[in-house]
Amino acid sequence: MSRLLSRRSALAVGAGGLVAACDTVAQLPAAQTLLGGAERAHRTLQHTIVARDALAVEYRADQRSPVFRSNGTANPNTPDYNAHAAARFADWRVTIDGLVARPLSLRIDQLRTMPSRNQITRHDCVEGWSAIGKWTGPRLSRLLDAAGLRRDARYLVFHCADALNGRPYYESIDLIDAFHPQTILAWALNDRLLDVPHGAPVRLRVERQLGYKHAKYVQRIEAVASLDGIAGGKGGFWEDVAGYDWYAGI
Ligand SMILES: Nc1nc2c(c(=O)[nH]1)N[C@H]1C(S)=C(S)[C@@H](COP(=O)(O)O)O[C@H]1N2
Ligand SMILES: [Mo]
Repeated sequence: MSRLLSRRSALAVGAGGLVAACDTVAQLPAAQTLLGGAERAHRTLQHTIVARDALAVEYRADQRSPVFRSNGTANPNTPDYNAHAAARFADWRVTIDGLVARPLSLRIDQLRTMPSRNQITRHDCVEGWSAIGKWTGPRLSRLLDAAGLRRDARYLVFHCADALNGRPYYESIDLIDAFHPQTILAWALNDRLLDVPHGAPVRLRVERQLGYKHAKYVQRIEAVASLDGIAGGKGGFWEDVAGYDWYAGI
C-alpha cells in the first residue's frame, strides 16, 4: 500500500511542479492549449492509478456458486507433481527469487500458517463463464516484503508445475497488482484445502484481472526487470500462444 501511495503522491508533486513552472507563459494561447493538455493527461493518469488501486467486489457467503468449474489444466500429471500430490504436498515449496534481496523458499505449511486473507470474489474466464468462490491465503505483499524486492524489479513471473502442449504455463503481473490488497497466494477454496483441479497446493488470486492471469500450481515467483527473456516474451502462456492481452484488467 505504502508503495502505491508514495508513487501516487510523487506523480502529483511532479505534475504540480510542471503546472507552476508554466504559469509565466500561460497567457499565450498555444501555451494554454499545451497546459490544458498536460493537465488533462495528468488527470487521466491519476484516475487510472486510483482505479487500479480500487478493490474488486466481494460477495456474501450465500452468493457463492454451487459449482466452481475448473479450466485449463485440471491435473499437471507429471511424475514430480504426482509424487507431491501423493505426499499431500508436504514438501511443496514456493520459491521467491530473481531481483530480491533475500530469496525465499517457503513450505506449504508455512504459507498456510501465515496470517491469511479471506475473500469471496467472482472469477471471470474469457471463455465465457464466471464463478463466485471464497479464497484464503496470505497477501502476496507480505511475502514480497520478506524477500525485499530490489529497486530494478518491475514484474513478477509465476512459474507453474503444468504444461499445455509441452509449454510450461506461466503468468506475470506488475507491482501495482502484486501489492494490491486482494492479491493473495490462495491455498483454500470455499474453506477446503485447494484441490488439484483448482491449482493445489497454491495458486495466485489477482482479483482485478481475468481468469488466465490466476496462475495455478505455483512453484516459483521470479522478480524481473523485463519480460523479454521469459518464454515467448509476452508475459504469459496465453499471451504467447494466442495473443491474449498481458494486461487483462476487469
Ligand atoms: N497453471 C495454470 N494456471 C491456470 C490455467 C492453467 O491451465 N494452468 N488456466 C487459467 C484459466 S484460463 C482460468 S479461467 C483459471 C481457471 O481456474 P480454475 O481451474 O480454478 O477454475 O486458471 C488459470 N490459471
Ligand atoms: Mo480462463
